[in-house]
Order: sequence, then C-alpha cells, then structure tokens
Amino acid sequence: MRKKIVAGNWKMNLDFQQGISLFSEIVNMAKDEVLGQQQVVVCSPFIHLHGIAQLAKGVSRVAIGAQNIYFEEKGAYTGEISAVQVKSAGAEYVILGHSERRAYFNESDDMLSKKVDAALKHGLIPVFCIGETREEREADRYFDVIGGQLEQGVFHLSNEAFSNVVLAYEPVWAIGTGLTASPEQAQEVHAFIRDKAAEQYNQDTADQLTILYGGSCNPQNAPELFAQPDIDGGLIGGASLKSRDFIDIAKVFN
Ligand code: 3PY
Repeated sequence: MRKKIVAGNWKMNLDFQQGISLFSEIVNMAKDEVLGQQQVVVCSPFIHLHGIAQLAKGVSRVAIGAQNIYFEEKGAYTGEISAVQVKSAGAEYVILGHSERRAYFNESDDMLSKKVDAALKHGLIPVFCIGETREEREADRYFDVIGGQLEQGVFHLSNEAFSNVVLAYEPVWAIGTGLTASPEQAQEVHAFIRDKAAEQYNQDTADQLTILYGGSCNPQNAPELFAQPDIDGGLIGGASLKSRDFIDIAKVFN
C-alpha cells in the first residue's frame, strides 16, 4: 500500500514562540488521535525547524519539513539555505516548486530540477508541487502544463531516485482563494499524473507514488477528496495553522 501523508505548509506565518506552541499541540494530538499508518508532516519556516525537531523526537508519526532550499551545498549565497543545513536542523521533507515560489520568486523548472537533485542527494524527501493557473484550466491546457512540469522538474530522475519523491497537485486557482478542486477534478489530474509516471518509469513505481492534493483543503472537504483512488493525502495551507483542523484532516485516514 502506498504511503498516505498529510503535510502542513505554514508558509511565512508564526513567530518562533507561536510556532513552538502550535507544534506542541499538533504533536500531543497526533500521539493520542492519529491512529493509522498515515504520516503527518509539518513544513515550517526555517526559524522553527530546530526547535520543533526537538519536540518531534521519538514521535514517529510526525515529521518535519522545510518549504524551500537552494541547490548549492554551501558558499557565498547570502540569505540562502542548503539541503545540508535544513537536514542538520531535523528536516526530513522539503516542499519544492510551490506555485508561490514559482510566481513570486521566479523559480524556473530548470532551477527546480536542481533543487530536487540537491534534496535527494542529502536525504530529504521532495514534496514537488505542480499545478495549472486558472487561465490554463479555462483554456483546457492543464494536462499539457502539468505534463511539462513533471518532465522538466522530476522526470530526469532515475527510477530509484524518483521513488523517493512525493508529488503534490495544487491547482493555482485553488490556492489562497477558498476555491477547491472538486473531488472529480482532482482525481482526474491525479490519475493523469500516475499514468505519466507509469509511462516514464513503470506501473509498479507509479502505484507506489504518493500524490497529495493541495489548495484550500480543510476538514470539511478532505474526506471526499481523500476518498478518491489516486489521492494519497493533502498539502494543507491555512488549515494547518489550527491544530484541531490539521489533526482532523490527518484523522481522515484513521
Ligand atoms: C494552500 O492550501 O493554500 C496551499 O498552498 C498549500 O500548500
């Protein structure tokens, strides 16, 4: 059975103490309430990583991730942070290619493929985000767009390396807008992604691939989304900032 994951993306929210408090609540609730085989992941701003890693010690169902890395290992890159550095702070995952980074920080497919390589080289699991804009959906170009993002971002990887990647389908029109893809719309794209992975690699690799849905996912819509055969969990924005909502989403897999 493939891995189910509910990952929170805190984005640029919470000061240090607020992050520590929220994470403590999440860990305590997860210990008591998250009962299945699902993995809970919290992707925090860099400032929280080391602190929350201490709180997560010994709690195997809660892991930690970053929201970005630079592809170089070290050196004169003022303001950047490397895979080695976030790993040393306790991160096991890293979100790459979120549409906010593609749009506001001009992250190109070429740059993202280097970040994916750097993450894998240093033992981080990339949560690689793909998704179409509203215009692209309305023009019926979404399969082309998503296919292109896969080709350029992750399909250069060997079968073995690709097996360590998690994908997240996040329609850009559903991020921060309150709009959610319907379960049918999301399932259609997830099935397409899995088919592409089967074509590029093989059916077994595709069957093992965890594909998350992201974009205004909340405790109300998660059950129907996660019931779709190709949706293996969620990348959760706003609702991950509320411990009760976040854990309720994770509990959909109980
Ligand atoms: C959202 O749900 O808004 C997200 O962007 C999750 O990454």
